[in-house]
Amino acid sequence: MKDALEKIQRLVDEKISEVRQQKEIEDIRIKFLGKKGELTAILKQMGKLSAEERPVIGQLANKVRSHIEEAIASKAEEIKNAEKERKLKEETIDVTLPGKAPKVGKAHPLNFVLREVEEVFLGMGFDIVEGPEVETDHYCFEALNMPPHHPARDTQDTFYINDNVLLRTQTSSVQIRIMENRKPPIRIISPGRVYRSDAVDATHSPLFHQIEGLVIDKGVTMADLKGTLELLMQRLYGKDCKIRLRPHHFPYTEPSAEVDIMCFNCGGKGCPMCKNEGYIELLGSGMVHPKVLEGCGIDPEVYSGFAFGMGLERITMGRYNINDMRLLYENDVRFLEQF
Ligand code: 2U9
Repeated sequence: MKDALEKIQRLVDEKISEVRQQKEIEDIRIKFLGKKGELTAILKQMGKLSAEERPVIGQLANKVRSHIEEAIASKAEEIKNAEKERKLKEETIDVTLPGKAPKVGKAHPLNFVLREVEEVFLGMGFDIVEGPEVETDHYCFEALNMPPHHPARDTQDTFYINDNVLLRTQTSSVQIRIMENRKPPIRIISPGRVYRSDAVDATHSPLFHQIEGLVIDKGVTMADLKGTLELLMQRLYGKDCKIRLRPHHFPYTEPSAEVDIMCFNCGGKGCPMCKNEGYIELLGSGMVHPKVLEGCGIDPEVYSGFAFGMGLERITMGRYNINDMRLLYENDVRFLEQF
């Protein structure tokens, strides 16, 4: 039995010296120390020994068990350390490398300019209002003094859902809804998407954005209109920006005017950008037509008001010197990153 115990110890030493992985150690533990292990099998035979042999063999068996346990523990520690060492070598991190900065998004140029315009009007006490893009003939045309067959409808040809329901051609429809429901004084701007049956090119799109404004109170004059728009343009294009009003005709305003701003490229001297005019047409405006006021239940003898409308794309293109409207819709990051 003594020989068997010594043989086991030698065998274990030999096997442990060959071990390379943690799992192999466990196999050795089960093979020798487990319930059905080789050392356990020998210990089970202790009963057969004489009274003199038993303490001697018992002591030796305990020594061999401790030896095996220690060998296993020290090998396990050795493998653990080697593994740690390997990982440290393999997974070294160069803390001096530059970090990967997360990409931060920003507002689309159209939204950026819209927010700027909104800020200017909020500062002047205007409310920002929104309304439906799918409108009825009444809100889009009829209430704006454009009855059926009015020629102005041709220039605002749009997409019809049916004879009475259509995609709005201007956000004036929102202003009519407000006039029908609120009493003056009214000071609002209505930004939003509008639609026209136009072919796509550098300056046209079947979907574009407008910002319209409306002020109705007692004693509102064209001077208020000019002052308001001048302030807006100076905020957008710099404090030296001058505006010019030219007589025009819109069915919903009387008198009406187109508003030009001094060319931001040449400062009024004349250049290819303004076609030597010195001024660039930017928006339409006028005093709200008495018929429009009356139709919304506002007495034109008591109240007057001004209105204006501008294309957000146009303002944005002027602001950033963009020469093709399509660039604003393609969402090419290389273009958008520039703003
Ligand atoms: C009400 C009454 C009148 C809004 C106005 C314009 C002139 C105008 C165009 C500019 C370029 C549209 O985007 S565009 O194509 N707009 O010229 N809009 S006056 O007049 C109103 C609005 C609401 C109740």
